[in-house]
Amino acid sequence: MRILLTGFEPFGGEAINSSQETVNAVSCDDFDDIEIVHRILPVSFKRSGKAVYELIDDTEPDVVIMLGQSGKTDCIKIERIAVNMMDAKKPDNDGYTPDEESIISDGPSAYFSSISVKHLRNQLDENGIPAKVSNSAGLYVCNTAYFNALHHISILGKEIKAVFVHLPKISEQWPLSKLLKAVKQLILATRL
Ligand code: PCA
Repeated sequence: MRILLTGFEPFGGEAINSSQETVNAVSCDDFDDIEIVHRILPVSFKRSGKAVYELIDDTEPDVVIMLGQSGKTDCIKIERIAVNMMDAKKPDNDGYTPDEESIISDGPSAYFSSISVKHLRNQLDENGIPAKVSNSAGLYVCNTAYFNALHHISILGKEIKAVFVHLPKISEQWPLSKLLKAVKQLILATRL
C-alpha cells in the first residue's frame, strides 16, 4: 500500500510550517507494509492544483493524506469538506489574493473526503490525541489543494482515498513529537 503524504511550505511570513516539519519527520521505516511518499506543496492558489495533479499521477497512491497548518486551532482538525471557492484576505506566497473565485469553473460546489473522518477522529481519541471533525477547511490554499485532489481523483475514476488534516502550530502544547504521533495514527487508521 502506498500513501502520498503532503505538507505545505511556510507562509504569511512565518519561518516554519508545522505540516512541513511533520511530513519531513515521518519515516517509511515506521511502517512494515506501507510505502510513504512525502512531498511539500507550494502555498500558491494557482500552482498547488497542478502540483497535486502531477503528484497523484506520478506516485499512483492508494491513499492521499494532506496536511496543513492552522494558526487558529488547538487540536487536530480532520476536514470533511472541500468547497469550490477561493477567497483570501492575505496574499499567498505568489502575492495572489483571490476574491470569491471558483477553483474549477465547471466543477461541483464541494467534495466530501473519501475516508470516514469520524473513524480517523476516533483513532486519535483512542490514543489520547485531541482531535475533531471540521466542516470547513477555510477558503485559503489548503482548501484549494484539497478540492483539486478530490476533483482529480473523481475525474480519474480511481479508488484513491483522500483526506485533509489541519495541524496546530508547533508549540509547548503541541511539540513536533505529538504531531508526529498523531500523523502516524492517521496513517495506521487509513490502512487498507
Ligand atoms: N495552511 C494554509 C495554507 C498552507 C497551510 O499550511 C491554509 O490553511 O489554507
